[in-house]
Amino acid sequence: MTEEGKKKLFSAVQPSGAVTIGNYIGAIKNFVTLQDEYDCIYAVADLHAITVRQDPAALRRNTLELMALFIACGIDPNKCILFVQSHVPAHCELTWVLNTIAYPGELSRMTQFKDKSAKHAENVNMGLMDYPVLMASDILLYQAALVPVGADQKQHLELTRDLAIRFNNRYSGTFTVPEGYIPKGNGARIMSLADPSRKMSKSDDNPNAFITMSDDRDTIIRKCKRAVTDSGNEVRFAEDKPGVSNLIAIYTAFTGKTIEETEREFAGKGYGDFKLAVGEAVADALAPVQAEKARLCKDKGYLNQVMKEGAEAASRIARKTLSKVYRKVGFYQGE
Ligand code: ATP
Ligand code: LTN
Repeated sequence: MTEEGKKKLFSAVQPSGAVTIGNYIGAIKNFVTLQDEYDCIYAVADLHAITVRQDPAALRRNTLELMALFIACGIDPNKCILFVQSHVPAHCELTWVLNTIAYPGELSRMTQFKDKSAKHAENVNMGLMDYPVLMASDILLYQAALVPVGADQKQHLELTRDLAIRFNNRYSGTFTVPEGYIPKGNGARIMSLADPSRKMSKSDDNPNAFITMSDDRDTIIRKCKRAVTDSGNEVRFAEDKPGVSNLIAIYTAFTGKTIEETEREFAGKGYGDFKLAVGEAVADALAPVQAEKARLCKDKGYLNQVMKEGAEAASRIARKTLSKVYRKVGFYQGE
């Protein structure tokens, strides 16, 4: 906790390509709503991004764009710390120490490691396996009590908690054991528009499977119209209607309406009307965000300044934890 008594919150997004509305609904939207209640620290996780192959020029561009997107979505750099992960060396330094208490067995069992190893069979590298230890370092360095993420990151958070408890038991109390903050209902896992049994992912080969935060109005509406729906024609949120339920989750996230209100609004109307309304609602909500992001991207000086101040502020907190860790494990620090 800080002087004002607020708890710390940490989260991050990888600059590994276009950010989807799944990332927004599952994570970034909550980054914004939680910023008054907590001391928030948000990172662009470029160290994580290189665990799968990235084009260096694209990675640089995506890093700047993600920083701009965070701010355009409403994250206020005057309230939160916003920084780029690779600008704070403590993340790598703590990862090394935590590696010595993490087991290969538990890391190779992670679902994301298995999925990504299968998907990138030509590049199964140690970084991919160590991904959750780096993520644990991100969180534990800031003594974060809360970590807003989508449901797919739950297993990594569990591992973070295990590592924190393991370290605290071995070397005495050092780390805050964090809790996850995962959206309730279907917002925690927005599904692919092409196959509602799979999560919406920016790395999907089929661009119709996802909507990005920079898609234009026509593209958004076209993708919604093409979205796979279920048999029948009733707009109802139900387990046996995964396609329609996913669209309802998207619609409610962008309009602020409840599921019941949405079902009532579209009672007696077919899927066609509903899909068009979803597309329009998403496009309407994204238009101002896109305009603000474009404006910010032209102001590189400002973004560089935010990153620089963010990295300095983050480093101050991170170094405090790291030096405590170094002392606990027995690294000589000049006595
Ligand atoms: P990829 O899909 O390429 O594996 P990713 O989008 O899962 O990448 P990140 O960009 O790091 O990876 O994710 C940022 C945040 O978005 C995380 O909190 C993650 O849980 C959340 N998220 C990702 N996909 C979804 C989704 N389909 N629904 C809800 N939240 C999601
Ligand atoms: N692995 C996360 C991104 C991430 C993260 C973090 C999230 C990196 N470090 C720390 C929360 C806390 C993902 O969503 N793919």
